[in-house]
Amino acid sequence: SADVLTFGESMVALRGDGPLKLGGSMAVSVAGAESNVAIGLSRLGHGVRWTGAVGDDEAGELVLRTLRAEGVDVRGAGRDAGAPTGLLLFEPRLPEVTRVHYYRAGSAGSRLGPDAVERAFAAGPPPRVLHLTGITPALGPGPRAACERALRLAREHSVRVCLDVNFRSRLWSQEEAAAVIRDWIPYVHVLVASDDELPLCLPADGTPGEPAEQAGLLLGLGVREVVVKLGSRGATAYTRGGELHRPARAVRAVDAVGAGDAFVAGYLSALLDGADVAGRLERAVTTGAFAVASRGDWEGAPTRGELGMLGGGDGAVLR
Ligand code: KDG
Repeated sequence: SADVLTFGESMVALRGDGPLKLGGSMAVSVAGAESNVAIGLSRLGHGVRWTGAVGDDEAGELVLRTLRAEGVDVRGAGRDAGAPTGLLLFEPRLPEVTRVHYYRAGSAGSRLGPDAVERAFAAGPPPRVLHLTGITPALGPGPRAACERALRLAREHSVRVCLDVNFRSRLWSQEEAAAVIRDWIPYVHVLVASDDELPLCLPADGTPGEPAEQAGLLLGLGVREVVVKLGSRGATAYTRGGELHRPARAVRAVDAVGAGDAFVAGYLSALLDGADVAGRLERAVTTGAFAVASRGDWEGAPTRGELGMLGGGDGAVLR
């Protein structure tokens, strides 16, 4: 059985190296927040199942083949003959600013429904963790219903739920996101959010301004661990036991896309290993740093043996 079950939309990703309107060549890969997490976990040796949907096309073949090659179980993934696999373009516009262009309206991923989730839960013993992101409900009513069915099934089967808020302003408004995410909070054990996403998780009125207070409210609503990502400043975890901060690991930043997903993979990996909150944060900032230091969404994700490689010094050659 899988340690972790996740789903969402994974797409073909094209990455250029300058302004998109000037043309030139682009590298072809795969992106999707949940499948990035799945790959990160698989590289660290955990069993992961991804049950999203792709089109019945070559782009979908690329997505599934990539996940399979990374050891992710995609046997429950759907092929939708009536809609194409989504597409995403990454346009590095400045060294520190990447623009994202989505071509995913009407895609196979946006037609995902609760039946896929039901099949996944019926297929075998329940996973230890269900991982969702706030991107999926932004894709349409079907994906939103799929997430909500998954939350209920997780509760029924005592499966821990991890939610990464991952607000995407190109897909929906803050108000729309908040209306959904707030309702999900009672189902969530591990909530991952950047500090500016915390208000989307809280009741509309009376939300205090400080992350520590906001996290406190969320703990009061039943969340066990509120993990706040602070980018280059690291991350802070809030639990009933108190708050713990871990600075980011120093690396040469190459591409921040995928860093949040890598962070989640590290956090969940340590959680599955039985590590305490300090150990979870430590692995999370480490896997996050690998993602920042490598081009691509998930390509640089470390294996377990590579976790100790960071901080090897400038120009270290491992022979
Ligand atoms: O976290 C990286 C993701 O943003 C990227 O893979 C694409 O899933 C994606 C999205 O919807 O933005």
